[in-house]
Amino acid sequence: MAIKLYELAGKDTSLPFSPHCWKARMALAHKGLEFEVEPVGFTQIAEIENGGQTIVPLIRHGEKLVSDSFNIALYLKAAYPDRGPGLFKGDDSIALTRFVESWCQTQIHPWAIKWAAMDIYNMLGEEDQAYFRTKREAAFGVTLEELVANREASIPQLKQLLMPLRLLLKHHPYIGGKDPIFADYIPFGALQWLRICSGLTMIEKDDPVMAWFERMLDLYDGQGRSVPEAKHSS
Ligand SMILES: N[C@@H](CCC(=O)N[C@@H](CS)C(=O)NCC(=O)O)C(=O)O
Repeated sequence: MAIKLYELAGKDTSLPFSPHCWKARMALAHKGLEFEVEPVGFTQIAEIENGGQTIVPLIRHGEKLVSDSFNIALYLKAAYPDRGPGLFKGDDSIALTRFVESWCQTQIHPWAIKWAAMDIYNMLGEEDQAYFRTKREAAFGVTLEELVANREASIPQLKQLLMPLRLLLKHHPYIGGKDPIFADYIPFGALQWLRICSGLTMIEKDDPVMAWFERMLDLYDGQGRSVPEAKHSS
């Protein structure tokens, strides 16, 4: 039975951009599972599966509904223990993977939203634009336009924030060692979010992080590369 993945989308549903939904999509592809994608806007999330949902990614698998990218990875691990490569390297690596999630969500995501806020806004339908603006402006206490003003000045900060990953890549091709695991999909989701919404011109082409990211884009028949990089910059 194919799994249904509810994934965040803007006006153009062929450009899924949510970092968390990319983590779930890569986890499904990693396990070699068939899945169909149902794109939803921010303001449609409350209506899916007869209501009561607050976030995507969300998967429907038979009777089961699972939301949250990390929960989805844990669910797939439990539901398909013998299928495809593991998403974690043993149960003890779940804690280390949580560390990667914390690093990414507290260091990379805040940087990314301050860079991409207007680009994301411009990708959304009208109703979602109003929702996104209200929520983000309340969270940051400035307008979206003010949030991204002078964003170029923050480029050296991103270079620094990516240092833990850059240094790890001196020793191993992936966070998982010789192969990618769920921990790789976490920063991949963040950079894929930036790539699809804004383009990745802010990262130097010869940064080892980019070589890793290009390898990640190639995985699973180019799952990540199948969505194009943004050409514009707001
Ligand atoms: N911890 C969750 C976060 C999921 C999340 O924040 N999803 C966003 C889309 S990227 C969402 O559904 N937001 C709903 C809203 O803002 O109303 C995960 O890892 O999946």
